[in-house]
Formats: sequence, C-alpha cells, structure tokens
Amino acid sequence: MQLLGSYLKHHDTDTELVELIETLMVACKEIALQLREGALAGIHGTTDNTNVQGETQKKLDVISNDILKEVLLDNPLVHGVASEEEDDPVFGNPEGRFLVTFDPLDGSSNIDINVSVGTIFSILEVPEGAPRNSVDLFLQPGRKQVAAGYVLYGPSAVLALTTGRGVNMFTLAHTGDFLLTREQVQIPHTTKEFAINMSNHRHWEPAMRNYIGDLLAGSEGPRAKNYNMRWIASMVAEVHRVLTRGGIFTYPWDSRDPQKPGKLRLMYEGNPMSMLIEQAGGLSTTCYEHIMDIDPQEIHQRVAVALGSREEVEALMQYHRDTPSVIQQ
Ligand code: AHM
Ligand code: MG
Repeated sequence: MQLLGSYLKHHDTDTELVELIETLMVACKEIALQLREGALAGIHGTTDNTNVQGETQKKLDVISNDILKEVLLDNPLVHGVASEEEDDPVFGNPEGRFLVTFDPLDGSSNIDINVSVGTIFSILEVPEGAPRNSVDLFLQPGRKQVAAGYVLYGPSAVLALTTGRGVNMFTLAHTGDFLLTREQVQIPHTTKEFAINMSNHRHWEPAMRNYIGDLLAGSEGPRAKNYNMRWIASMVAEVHRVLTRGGIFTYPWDSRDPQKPGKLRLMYEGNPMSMLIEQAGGLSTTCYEHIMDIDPQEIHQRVAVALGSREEVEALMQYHRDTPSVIQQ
C-alpha cells in the first residue's frame, strides 16, 4: 500500500504542497489520539468560552485548534491560518507561500456521545504582490484552492484529499502512516438518499419544503422513487457517506436568522467540501449558485449548502428556479 507522501510525489504534486499536507497530518494524528483517549484524558465537556460565532466551545474544539495552529505555524511554508475557533487570522512566516483555513473539529456536538467528528481544511496561496499579514489575503473564491480535504475520525481515521486531480482517500494505520485506500473516488450521479435536519422544516424556503415533500412522497410522488434519510449532525461524516455511496446533503438557508445565508461557514466548510465534491464528479451549490464561485467578503462568512450526486442537486436547483425565493438580498 502506498504512503500519502510518496503517492503525492509520484503523481507530480508540488513538493512544498506535499510537505504542507504532511504537516497537517501530523496535527490530525495528534487530534485522533486525543479523541481516542476520550473521557480517560478528561477532554470531554465544554469550556467557559464562546467562539466568534457565539457557540460554546467544547474542550476538544480548543485543543484541536491549538494543535493545528501550533504545528502549522511552525512550518515556514505557512504565512497564516484562519480557523472557526479564532476571531482573526493568525500569521506565521511573512515569506510563507500558503494560507490554511480549517474547522479543527467539525460536528463537535457529537464528541460527548462518541460519534464521528472531523477536521476540515482548505489550502490557498498568498497572491503574488499582495500585502502580507492581512485578512484580505484569505478572501479568495473556492476556485483558487490548491488543495482541500478532511480527516474523518470514525471507527477508522480517514483522510479525503484533493489537490485538483481527483479525490483520494488514505486510512491511518497503527504505524502512524496514512495509506492509500481509495483512488479517484467518483460519486454516483443519481441517488435515493438525502440528509437534512428535518426539525428545521418550518423555517425553510417554500422551494426546499416542496422538494423534501416530493422526496417523502416516494414512488407515488413526482420523483417516482422511495428515498432513505440520514442525519449525523457531522458534515464530515455526511460528506464521507456522499463520497462513498452518493446522496444529497443540504444545510439550507432558514428563517431562524434570516440575515445569515446559512449555518455552515464558507471558508473552512463550504469551499473545501465543494472542491472535494466537484473533484469527485458531484455538484456543490447554495441551491442557486456554485459555492466555489462566491466572492468571500469576510472570513467567518456563512453559506447555504446543497451538495452531492449531480442529478439530485440539479433537481433541487430546479425547484429553487421554479419557486419564488423569500430570501431578502
Ligand atoms: P460545528 O462546526 O460547530 O460543529 O457546526 C457544524 C455542524 C455540521 O457538521 C453539521 O452538518 C451541522 O453543524 C449540524 O447542525 P444541527 O445541529 O443544526 O443539525
Ligand atoms: Mg464545523
């Protein structure tokens, strides 16, 4: 089986990018170890702090964030990092070539119940000639990502990675190495599986209510298929399922906080997951446009997400074209 680093080098990946990805995996291995210890290490539960999003931070959110920040900023290739758990970007080497954004522990409401969580990351380059140490450096559309991925901490720890040449998966072995276990992942274009938090039904746009209503109608409804539903409340686990067997995952706009485009964050959730999904032949949209085409305005910007099997996402977008939107622009 092939090691992550040698696989990337054999496929002509930029050597500095390989070095950065290997640095990221040093941090993710440490997070995996901490998670495995769980209650034994006293790391369950919450802190007294809230993050910039107003969410209470879990102890493991903070621990994972500190591990990633410390390991990444120690690598001179890194100019700066931006995280869900940091109000502002943190800068490292002024001459560093790369910017990394990450959600250190996505789905962290699952930690205390011992269900899958993950680290999501996105890698950008410092634009040539741009002034250093500025948050503006990060505000690049998802199409500019040079690599993106996640590590899912489930029964096994799995890295899903794209450097713009398809999606490959690597599993963490007991030796501490990530070994290639799936090459050139492709998402089936059709599906009978959807994932949405149904408890928000009354807050959705009419188009989303119509679409989900038609899925629930099954083979007697206009979609003429019986659908199955899943909701893990961990985007990494949901995207991993979509990459593995297809499906549609959506966290749409809803009226609970009408000024926000959605719950999930563009720079370290929406964009990296979109790059993975599109590199695997799927679609990733806001229900109206491609997520990776969005021009970001701020680092913690939110985004509506609908991603997965191409034909299903296209069908959902058609419902949104056919039904007047209630979102105030
Ligand atoms: P987090 O980054 O604070 O963990 O929030 C993101 C998570 C996603 O992983 C998941 O899809 C969603 O929040 C679940 O939200 P909800 O609890 O509203 O179902
Ligand atoms: Mg998250």
